[in-house]
Amino acid sequence: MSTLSASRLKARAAELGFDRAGITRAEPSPTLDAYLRWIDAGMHGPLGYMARPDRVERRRDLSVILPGVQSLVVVALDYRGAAPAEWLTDPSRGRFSAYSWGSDYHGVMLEKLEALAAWLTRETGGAHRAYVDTGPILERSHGQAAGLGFVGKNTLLIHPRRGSLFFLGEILTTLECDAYDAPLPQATMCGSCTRCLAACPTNAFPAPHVLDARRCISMWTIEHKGTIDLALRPLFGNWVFGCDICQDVCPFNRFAPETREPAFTPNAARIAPPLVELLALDEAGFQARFAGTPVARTGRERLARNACVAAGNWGSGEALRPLIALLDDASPLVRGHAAWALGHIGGGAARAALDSAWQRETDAAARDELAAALDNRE
Ligand code: B12
Repeated sequence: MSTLSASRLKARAAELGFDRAGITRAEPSPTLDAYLRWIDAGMHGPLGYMARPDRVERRRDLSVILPGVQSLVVVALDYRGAAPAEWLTDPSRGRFSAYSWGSDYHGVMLEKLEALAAWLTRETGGAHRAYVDTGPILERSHGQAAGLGFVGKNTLLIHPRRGSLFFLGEILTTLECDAYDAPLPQATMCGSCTRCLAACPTNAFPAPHVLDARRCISMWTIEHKGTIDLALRPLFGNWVFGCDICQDVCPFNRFAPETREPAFTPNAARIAPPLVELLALDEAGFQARFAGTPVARTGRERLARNACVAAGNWGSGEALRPLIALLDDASPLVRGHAAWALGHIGGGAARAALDSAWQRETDAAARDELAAALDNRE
């Protein structure tokens, strides 16, 4: 059986544009127990797929995914882009998390990983399988085992000199490797720092290294399909897609390098556009702005829902006109969240629009939102 050359593989990974690569034995994830406890506690919330028995089984045993698997190549690609700081703190703008400012990383990473796997086949043979994000693998845990960083208290994989603003991808291979990487020493970890835990506006960290997805802004704004929890909405600030707070406050990210990947160059229209623009986006406008980005999967309906929450938090009369228009949106989800925002902004025009919407609204959930918004004003 041929052996994978670690140095040649890492050189090829660098040529393909990956910023770092590490190789570890394809053993069960070292933090599998923590994952099982997380599922048992229900902290995956609406991410039902995370708890599916077949998914749990694959995380336990990588050979279920690739029979004969021996090694795991883990790669990292930095995504940090530059953005005008004043946009990010402006409540009249809807903030997108930094990972979404460029093209969708799934496609960018997978293309490079497939190229790396094809090179490996030509060079050494073996069978391989490439994954980015969506595979049944605990990527951060294996990334740590492959020497790419340590799991921080915010649960992100952090490189001690490059921070956490990088994506992960993997190749599972049946090849043995001539030089496996070692995990980083414990000394590089968070120490007594708890900034990420304290800064989370929704208190999503019940303990260091544990994120309760049921409270995470990222989960609600990107993954959740329905109504956003009423108690959490005021805590979202101006985030409309994902959240970076637990990374922004992390001291290790002071040294995060800017991305060298051209596909991740930020598009100014997708960093923190004015909320009034986001509220007014129809499907065609949404596609024109977000096709080919991670936002496309979340879709126009959920982005409009999120923009309503941010507009309610902004609380400005400037948002009234687009919000009132959204009381007639085709989606009851959007109509309901527009009602919530108008209830928060208040005033005569908002009240009149809510009253008139109450006369024609037929959807039960949207009517509940309207009733609550009208009560809010009394
Ligand atoms: C589901 C998911 C989410 C969920 C849940 C997140 C979570 N923390 O579990 C939601 C939607 C909330 C989410 C949000 C984000 N995500 Co996400 N997500 C995933 C996904 C698909 C699975 C993660 C998972 O298995 N979670 C279950 C938990 C239990 O496992 P874990 O995250 O590995 O956590 C480990 C630690 O907690 C550790 N642990 C537990 N106790 C202890 C104790 C000690 C002492 C130690 C050392 C470790 C430790 O063990 C756990 C099990 O391995 C991965 C891709 C993948 N296949 O791995 C991407 C991934 C983790 N996400 C990623 C990103 C970029 C994000 C966001 C930054 C996006 C954004 N800006 O909004 C946020 C970050 C939020 C956060 N603080 O985690 C990247 C992270 C890259 C990195 N450098 O770490 C990944 C790896 C995708 C990728 N391919 O790049 N995500």
